[in-house]
Amino acid sequence: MSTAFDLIVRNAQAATAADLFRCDIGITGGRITALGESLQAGPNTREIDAAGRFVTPGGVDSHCHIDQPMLPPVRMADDFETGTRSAACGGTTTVIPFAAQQKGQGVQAAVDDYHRRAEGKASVDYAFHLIVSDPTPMVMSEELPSLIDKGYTSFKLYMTYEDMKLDDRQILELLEVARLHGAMVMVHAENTDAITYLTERLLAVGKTAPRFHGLSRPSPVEREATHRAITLAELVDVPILLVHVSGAEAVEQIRWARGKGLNVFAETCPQYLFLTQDDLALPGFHGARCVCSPPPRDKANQQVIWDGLADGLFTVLSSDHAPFNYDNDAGGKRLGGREPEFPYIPNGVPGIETRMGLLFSEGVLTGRLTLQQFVALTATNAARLYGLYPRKGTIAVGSDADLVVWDTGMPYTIRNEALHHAADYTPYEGRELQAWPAMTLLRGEVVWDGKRFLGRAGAGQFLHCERPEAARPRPREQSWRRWVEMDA
Ligand code: DUC
Ligand code: ZN
Ligand code: ZN
Repeated sequence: MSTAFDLIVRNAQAATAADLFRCDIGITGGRITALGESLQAGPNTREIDAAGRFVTPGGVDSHCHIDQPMLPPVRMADDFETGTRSAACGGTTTVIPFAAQQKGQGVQAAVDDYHRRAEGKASVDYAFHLIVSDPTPMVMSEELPSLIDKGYTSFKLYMTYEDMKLDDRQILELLEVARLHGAMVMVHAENTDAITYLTERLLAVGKTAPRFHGLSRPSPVEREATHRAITLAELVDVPILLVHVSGAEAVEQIRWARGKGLNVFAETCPQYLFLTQDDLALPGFHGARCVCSPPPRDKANQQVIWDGLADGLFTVLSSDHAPFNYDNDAGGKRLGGREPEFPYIPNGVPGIETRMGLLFSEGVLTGRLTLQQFVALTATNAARLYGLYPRKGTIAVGSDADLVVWDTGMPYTIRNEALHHAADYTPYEGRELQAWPAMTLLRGEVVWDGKRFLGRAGAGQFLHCERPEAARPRPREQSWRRWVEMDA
């Protein structure tokens, strides 16, 4: 065996999405170059002893918002420096945030802007999804095809939010572009008119507190939009991924679609496993901390989400990290003490650092999920869905040496003061876990040693995504398309 290893991680209980095996992991030039027993060290080889510890692939957080421009005065707490530092300390080595097109802006301009935000600041590797909010002819026929060619192979569309939403006709056109050029489409499924209708009625009778956020976006709002998105994708014949699925009614639609043989993927997030509408109803304005969309539901819905993780309904668990300060920030949840009516509370919760630990502790160590499922949900499947596999998301010869060594079986209490994001709270304050990353390695370099962040702003590399295999339409007979495409 080669003696040229830079690093050997010894005696790992290594987990992939398929297997769990004991091995040494040999690393050269930032990549895994050998998996084996008793790998031989050279004179300059460093060693890490992982005896008795699980080692998993570095997390791939494929849904997070970092330094995303908001409508003033709202402002995200994290920039790429703090957001990716927090990711690294929580075991995530690849992030895929969004380059969000503002209305009137080109998508390429949004991408250029995001590169400026990330360069010199990101300490883990990153790719970008595109958010398409203004699908002009130029965007659809020139910018998107060219960006897909350049490695931006996924986009998110919104069915709600005034500044982002697309109507059904625009969604159909965008799905067609994705089908033609091989991109994966992520859908935020909530019915915007229903939300406006309910919001106006609640505000008219003075129901303005954070808890009414949940009542303005009840499950049917998500269920209807989920069904509509599935139907539009069926008509165009293209796979879609429903993001941040919150509960039973949306799950039911996805199961129905799968039963029909439709190619529908689904993502959920820790907030739908660990938060409920009761958190929105905390005394005073504190419920604002947990305001996100779709809103957290109830215990019964949490159980349905756990079931969907266990039985394969969900392909990914991402954080939907959308960090806003709570106190003393004119751009945060309280808008600098103004405590706005619920529709004006910035939407989102911080969670990039807690995602992996929460799922390992409450999923794997409770027996709800296997370790292999954990790996699939937190790393492998996202890498596959977005064209980064096998460079990212697995432990294999040739893959980047992105690894997490786990502490398990000793209590770890989540405290915001110990986290590394810039937000001034975590919705999981005080929660006791039984698992936490003891060490994170990015391309063979230790970036978190269990106590300190050891990474470097600017060390994160931009990743060009391949066209995902998962975005390819299945061969299906489509009568309308046959008539459109035939010559006579
Ligand atoms: N909802 C989103 O769609 N994105 C950011 C956060 C949120 O709550
Ligand atoms: Zn969303
Ligand atoms: Zn989001």
